[in-house]
Amino acid sequence: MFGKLTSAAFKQDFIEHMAGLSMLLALLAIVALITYTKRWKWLWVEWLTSLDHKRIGIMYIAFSALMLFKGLIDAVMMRVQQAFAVGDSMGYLTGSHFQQIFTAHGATMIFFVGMGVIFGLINLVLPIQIGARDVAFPFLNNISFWLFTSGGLFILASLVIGKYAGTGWVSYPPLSGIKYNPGTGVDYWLWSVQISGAGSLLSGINFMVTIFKMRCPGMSLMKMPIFVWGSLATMVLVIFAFPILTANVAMLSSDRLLGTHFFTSDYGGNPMMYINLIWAWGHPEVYILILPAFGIFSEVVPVFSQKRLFGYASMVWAIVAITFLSFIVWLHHFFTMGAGANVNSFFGIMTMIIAVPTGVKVFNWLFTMFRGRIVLTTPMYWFLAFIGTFTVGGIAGVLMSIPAIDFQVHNSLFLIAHFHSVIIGGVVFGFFCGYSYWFPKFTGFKLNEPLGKCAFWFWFIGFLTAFIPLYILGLMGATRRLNHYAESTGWQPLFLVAGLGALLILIGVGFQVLQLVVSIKQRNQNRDTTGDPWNGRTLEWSIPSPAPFYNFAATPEVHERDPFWAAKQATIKEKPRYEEIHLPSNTGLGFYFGALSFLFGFGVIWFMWWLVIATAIGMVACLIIRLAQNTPEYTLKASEVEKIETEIRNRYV
Ligand code: HEM
Ligand SMILES: [Cu+2]
Repeated sequence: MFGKLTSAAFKQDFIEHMAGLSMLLALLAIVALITYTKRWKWLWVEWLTSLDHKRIGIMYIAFSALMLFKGLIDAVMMRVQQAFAVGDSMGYLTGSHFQQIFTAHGATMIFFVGMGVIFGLINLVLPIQIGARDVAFPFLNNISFWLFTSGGLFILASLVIGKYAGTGWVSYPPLSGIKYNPGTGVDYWLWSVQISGAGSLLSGINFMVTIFKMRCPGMSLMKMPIFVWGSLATMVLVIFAFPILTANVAMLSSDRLLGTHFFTSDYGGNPMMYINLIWAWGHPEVYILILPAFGIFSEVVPVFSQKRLFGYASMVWAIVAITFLSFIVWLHHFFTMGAGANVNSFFGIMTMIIAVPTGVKVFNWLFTMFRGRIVLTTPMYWFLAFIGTFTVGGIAGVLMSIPAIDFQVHNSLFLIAHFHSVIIGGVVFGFFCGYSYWFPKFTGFKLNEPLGKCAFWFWFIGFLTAFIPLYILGLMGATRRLNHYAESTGWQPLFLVAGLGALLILIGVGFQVLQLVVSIKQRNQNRDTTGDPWNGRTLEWSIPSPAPFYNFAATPEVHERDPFWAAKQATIKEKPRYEEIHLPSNTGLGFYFGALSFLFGFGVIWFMWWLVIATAIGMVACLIIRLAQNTPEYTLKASEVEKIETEIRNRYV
């Protein structure tokens, strides 16, 4: 009945127990809170079953915030271990637990925080920026979200039942093969990646079609906001890269489950092949994360410099160039594995070339600010911090793209410092920039600025304190993923400083939670009554805040690059003509599909074959039911739209 799942799967050591216990307590607290406030029905009707891209976007961000918190706890645990596990002291974590933590940390952050916040913001903003009412396939969007969440749940489940992989977040064989890792840890990793990856691929297709097919009249490709361009490039990368990941992970699963030999060293298999394929996905993946962030900065800088974006066309071409180049550099992740001088030189040079279009973008942002009337709001703070950290991280990357140097610093803490500079400095700061910028559009009120700035300073100084020591440690020879080192290395002081940095970041997150709570409390003071709190340029600011569920009362028509800006300059204002609106009805099928996919993966991991069969049938049934429903939607009459719009307009008069 329970397959391989026995009582032995539950935790043994005290600290592991605490991890599981904290998870269960958090879950209980959430359930109790919802029950106490009698919000179950509201949660189901308004959120979980919604096909509205804005609701889905907010749910992505909420789930990512939860995962961010979990990933940060992992990080702090590692930092505490490394600060004290020196010489005779072995620290407070066992070796096996430490391995699970660094694997879970990386997987959580890349797959469920990075991807989640990016897809969250794209969901929120993109349809409105192109003047659309929703994405091309709203039900598919809902399914993608539930597949994403269900993937994340595997990592959370592993805190309570069984262990997580201890292989590092890219799970190289032979270590991740069945011979060296017979437990279920790697399977948790495999299924969380496989299921959330399927969701990402579906989203990639969905948004690509949305961008190509749903733009409002007049919005040619070269009139799209840069955030839309960044997202389009990301979708292209997703569509090309994720199938590679899916196939790779499927082959590793098959090696583990069915005894095939794709990646074993005997019977003709080759572990190098896995490493090749994982980076053929993994390198584009880092651009999947960063390109929308570039887009966010390209929206924010012009608005707060009160100028148009400098060099629009070069921005677009830089994105296109990066998209292409990101597919021909993956080998820089294994320069040290014996590919030979010619191959290494080729990939080294290609990697360096990426810095060129990236540099173009950085200069364009700076030129946008040049002679602008700069307004220093929180989003601008995040942008300025990004320019500094990202540039340092990029330069470290260019250094490592020289194979001879990479031989020295590969898999050292220098590498860790590099990618955290670009991912925290780029993706995470980019998200926070977009979050504080677009927040009023989706809630109807602004975030508290002083608390936002406090959070910023803790994050920024915390980031520097946590990662500058790692550059130095890396150059001193400290390798990544160490759970213990000798006293004679002299590394401990730097590790202590890095640990302090992690704590500062945690305080920053505390301020962000506080900021959210205080902002909700003070929402009446900070109301956005105009829909355009920042003097914006693009279409999303032309509709009221919070954005009505149908987005636009009348489909907009654009003639310029910054259409809303142009409309504000125009002297003759057109009166909107209201029309009938069709919107998709709610459905619980996406939620059921996601829940079943989680149980399906869980069944395979623990060899509960009855569960696998039952949930597979269930998933097919969900899809058949949906297809039989003939895309249910509801219609809003023009008169109803007019009524809502007048109500919104009169609200603040
Ligand atoms: C100018 C741009 C960049 C250059 C030249 C560059 C170069 C490199 C090189 C050579 C490595 C391999 C180092 C090694 O394993 O020894 C690497 C690793 C990495 N880079 Fe970058 N990079 C750049 C931008 C970025 C960006 C924008 C991101 C993320 C948004 C990123 C994320 C990563 C990650 C996650 C790894 C390694 C992960 C791991 O091994 O676990 N890089 N980079
Ligand atoms: Cu790379």
